Amino acid sequence: MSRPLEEAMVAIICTFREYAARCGDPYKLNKGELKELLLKELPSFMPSQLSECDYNQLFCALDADKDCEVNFQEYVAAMSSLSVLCNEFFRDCPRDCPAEPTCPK
Ligand SMILES: [Ca+2]
Repeated sequence: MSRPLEEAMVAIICTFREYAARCGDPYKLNKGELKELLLKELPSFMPSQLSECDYNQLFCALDADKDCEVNFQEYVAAMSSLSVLCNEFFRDCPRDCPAEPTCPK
């Protein structure tokens, strides 16, 4: 039986692979694939009215090696940064938040 953290890692990997395989290099996300991934898989975090200019700036920021595609390492760096921001945002949430894991005694 897998644990939530293991399931989260599998989801991160499988989501990347699903969208990257849609066209072109199956191991990298192009602009269209990344945009679709963000809008469909992170709908609560991505503004639906993101302008094309804003989206291009986001893509350029994620494309660290400037090869006009987002590889897995660049994608994971983005997921990591987003997780840091979420952790900061939820820092003052009540301790009985249902999303919060309980520590083993
Ligand atoms: Ca890249």
